[in-house]
Amino acid sequence: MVNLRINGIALSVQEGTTIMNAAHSAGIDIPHLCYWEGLNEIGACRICVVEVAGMDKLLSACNTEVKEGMEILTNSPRVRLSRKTNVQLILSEHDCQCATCTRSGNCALQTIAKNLGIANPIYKDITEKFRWNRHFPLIRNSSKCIKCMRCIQVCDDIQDLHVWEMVGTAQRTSVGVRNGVRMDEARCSLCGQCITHCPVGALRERNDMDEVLDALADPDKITMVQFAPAVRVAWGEKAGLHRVEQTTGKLVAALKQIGFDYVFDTVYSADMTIMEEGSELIKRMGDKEKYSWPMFTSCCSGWLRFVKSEFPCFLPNLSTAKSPQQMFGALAKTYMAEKLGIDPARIVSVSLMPCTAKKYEADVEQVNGSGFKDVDIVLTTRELDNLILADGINAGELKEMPFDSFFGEGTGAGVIFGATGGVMEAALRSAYFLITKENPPADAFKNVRGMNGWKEATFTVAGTHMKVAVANGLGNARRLLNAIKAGAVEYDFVEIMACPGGCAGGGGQPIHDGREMAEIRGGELYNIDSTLPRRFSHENPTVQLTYREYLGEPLSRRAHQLLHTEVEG
Ligand code: HC1
Ligand code: SF4
Repeated sequence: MVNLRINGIALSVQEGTTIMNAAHSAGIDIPHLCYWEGLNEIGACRICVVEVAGMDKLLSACNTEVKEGMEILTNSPRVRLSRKTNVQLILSEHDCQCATCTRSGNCALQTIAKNLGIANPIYKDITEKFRWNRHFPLIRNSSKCIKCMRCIQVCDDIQDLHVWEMVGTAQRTSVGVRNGVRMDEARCSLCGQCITHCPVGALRERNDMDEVLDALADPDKITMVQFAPAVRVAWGEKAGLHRVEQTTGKLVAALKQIGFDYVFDTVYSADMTIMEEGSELIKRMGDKEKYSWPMFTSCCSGWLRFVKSEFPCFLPNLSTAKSPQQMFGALAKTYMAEKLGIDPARIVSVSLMPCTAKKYEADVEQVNGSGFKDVDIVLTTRELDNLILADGINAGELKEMPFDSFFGEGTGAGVIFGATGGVMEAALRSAYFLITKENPPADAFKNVRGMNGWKEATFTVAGTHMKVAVANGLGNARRLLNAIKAGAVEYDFVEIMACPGGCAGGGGQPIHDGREMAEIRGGELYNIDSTLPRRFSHENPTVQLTYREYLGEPLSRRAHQLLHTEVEG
């Protein structure tokens, strides 16, 4: 143990503890901008500086370890002046248009500047703007960039895609796209992790709220909204709802207040995906020589962009099943329109997703099959929250409402899609049934749960051994794919999600600066699953009805036409 004093408080901490963490254990939170535990501990922003007795230089608390006998001051006059000057220097290059910034109210720089009482940004002279293709789902405004390098770190270390790098010298040093290529030509997966790790608003998703508002205001349009599994465990965070208060019934009520004509659940089409993908897996297993192995899940659009740019040799291994978002869209403008007696040309299909890559997916031609655009507009959970807040809806006071019939019916298997391992577990639950005509215990495949980046398990179904793997985060996906390529591992079925923790930690989810939320939200999805009366996709009554009335059976000609795709080219 190391003994020291911080602001006069005596404490004893483990060797190797940083000053930042030691102070935290004494109830002192040292302000910081670039620091993110385990990801970015480079001390670039100089906001967390502290004074140590006997030393001339101020030290950054995030990456300096405590030493025996240290006397540390976190709020001495020198520290205060230095911190304030450093924030003012950062502000001098920041556009400071807080009123119109997506991160206003949730911006670390705004909070620190406000807490330091900085009323006017002095030293202000340059505001160089740097934007690109406004249609691209990821937008960067370099005049907000504070050069903290979190975006570089998360893209390099977690996603292993290396899209960003430091460019320029001296005063012109900034973050830019590696090798000077255009962002829409970089190998970006659109996972959105650099957005959720940016402490200010230099990175954000394309804002599509106006398109939704236009559709809601148009009397000729019929608006149909679906929301993803992982949205249900995050939408109420911004409004301060406790986890148990953040129910789907309240979200349905909020969407009805906003004015949507029909509110449905992506969990219904996640169950459809399981029927199609599970049947495809069984079909491929029955004719092993004909196919490339393993079969990969295909529902995560960030993963699809990744495999296309980094490992095109694995494209034939992808399941041809479309994602639940796109399956929903295709059925919305065909079967649902027919069943609800609506002209499909009047439907505006809106999707609420925890994801930035889904905005791109909706535009991909190969996943549009209804004859219309299957999903017209995709909003992130953050944009959804803004819609709710902009309408002054008090989320805490909402009275629960049911989904519109019929397409709000989902099972626990569909709900867990939003957590890493969930698609695999849901598929195995139904594959077991499709092979044996009996349900396994609902938790029989729970070994694939959890936050490990690369998980594997072997199960036996009707005498057949099935080796599966699950990866989350694209750095883990790259390691796994390289191991398969090298012949070091062999699997039958592999689930990959681009974001750490799966969609629960998606790049479109609410931002809590410095905190990873995927594990908490994922745990909540498993809680929901465990309490639902139906936990197998094949038991979803609307899924059964869809096959009876419209598609025939999984992998039928019509199912292929609407719900499958050849690999996007
Ligand atoms: Fe996901 Fe999916 S689980 S990809 O993570 O397959 O975004 O939640 O909606 O489409 O269902 C995201 C989540 C989501 C799809 C489903
Ligand atoms: Fe990297 Fe993901 Fe950001 Fe693209 S969206 S630059 S892949 S972190």
